Amino acid sequence: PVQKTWWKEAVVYQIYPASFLDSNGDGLGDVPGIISKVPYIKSLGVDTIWLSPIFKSPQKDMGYDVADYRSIHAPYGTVEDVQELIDQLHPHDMRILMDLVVNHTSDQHVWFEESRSSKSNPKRDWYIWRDPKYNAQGNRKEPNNWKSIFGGSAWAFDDPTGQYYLALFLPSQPDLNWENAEMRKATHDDMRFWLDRGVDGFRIDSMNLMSKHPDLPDAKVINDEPYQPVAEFFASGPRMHDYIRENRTEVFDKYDVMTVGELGFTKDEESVSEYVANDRHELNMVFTGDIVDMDFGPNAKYERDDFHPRKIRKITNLWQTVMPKFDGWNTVYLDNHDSGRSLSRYASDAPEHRSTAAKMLATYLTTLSGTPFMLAGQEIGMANLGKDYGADAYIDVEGKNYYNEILKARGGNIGKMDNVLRELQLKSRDHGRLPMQWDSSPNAGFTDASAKPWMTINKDYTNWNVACQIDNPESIMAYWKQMIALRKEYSDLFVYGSYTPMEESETGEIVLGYERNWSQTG
Ligand code: ISL
Repeated sequence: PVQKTWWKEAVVYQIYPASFLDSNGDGLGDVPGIISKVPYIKSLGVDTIWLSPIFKSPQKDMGYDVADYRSIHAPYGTVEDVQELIDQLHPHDMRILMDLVVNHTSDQHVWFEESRSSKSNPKRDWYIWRDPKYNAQGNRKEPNNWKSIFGGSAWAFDDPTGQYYLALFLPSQPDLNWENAEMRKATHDDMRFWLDRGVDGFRIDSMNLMSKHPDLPDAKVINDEPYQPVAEFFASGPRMHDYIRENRTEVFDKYDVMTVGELGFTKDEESVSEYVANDRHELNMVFTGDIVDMDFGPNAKYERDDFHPRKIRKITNLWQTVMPKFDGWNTVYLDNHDSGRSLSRYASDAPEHRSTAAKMLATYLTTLSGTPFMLAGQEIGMANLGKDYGADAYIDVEGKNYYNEILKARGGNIGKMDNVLRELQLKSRDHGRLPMQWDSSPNAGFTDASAKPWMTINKDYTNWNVACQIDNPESIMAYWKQMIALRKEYSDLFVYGSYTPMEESETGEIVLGYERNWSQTG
């Protein structure tokens, strides 16, 4: 029989700290804002929160560029505030996951400042440095042709020592060198720092990028651009499982923690099983990227590719039936801070369908096997910014880089950017980061009426907000509460029961149907 544990029964609520609630009128959400909403979160029935990064950071990638893992970005609060949050959650039987971003740091982390200071610095090897190459004309070139996940080269040149460092995201997010044991030990100490304060686990960012192909070989050239996408050489490299097992024996096994690895780029059954098969003692669960990539284009996120429900059927049936084969566990999710809202992408936010569609997605998330993760705002059917917003509403670096790259290629002709804008309107990371819509007062109750919110507030907030749903038994929120309560009451069925996919109907219609069963054995 499947082993029962709290993290299998948990329902997780992701909070994007900048966008949840601003308690001091600076236009940015903060930890005291989250503390004040603990009773609200509890009232939904969720029992675990995941906070996107709140650590000290220059915020070039909204905190996914950490400058010090042991202090808090000052506008969010202090370590004491986080301690208070933990101490408020635990007596309510609630838990907290932090975002562990250790594939890379900020270039303002002291480790990197030391590493870049000289070739002989003891921390030089904590990051991935390589000599330049030279072409036939004697011009300096990057060590290989890898393209960064955020566009451009994955290498940044550092003048003082004349070498390049690897940065798979922004040049200001240098990749750590996990081959270095001292570096690994330092990250273990940082993990313990938070676990000793009562944190209940981690969502591990870009987890499978920590081990790269040791030779960093050139990518296969598939187009005429200078840099080529190359996930096969930087995802799930040969030492990945050693590093995870070491994290476990050195740190996680000494606490009662929940671990969720972000597993981008690795999608096949066998490789995924290696992370979560119970007898391998690695991670509790992962986020496979396929569920958020369903409307990505063949070569890039913002290429056109109409979503078809057949995809969600296939992916759902795959993981729901495969996990039990190796006694593995999985997450169930549709939304996070890295894309558009599932309601707008995979269902419909048109006024006449919005409420029904949001309830349909809630049904999906609460009735499958695995640990459900919902993004704050999902409980009220928050949607993407509408088509009437222009390019200036989008501020996230990933979308902006993409927009500017195409604009340049099209000779700066804004009139030719309509299709790119349409892609941003569906998939930009900004939509997942929209400020929470609490009520219909100016600024949606997210921040003071007179403050300037850090990013656009969706103007649909006057009709779609917490205040107008909280007492309405027909609301999306009421539905979420009922479904979470049902899942908790019948956890033997919903959490631990078996899953049987329904056959595709004979009419050729695409129906995602499934049966959950549970028989009492003992
Ligand atoms: O955002 C993506 C697609 O739009 C992903 O490719 C994403 O960059 C990837 O899944 C890794 O994401 C994580 O690490 C990034 C950070 O920007 C993301 O917010 C985070 O979820 C770098 O730390």
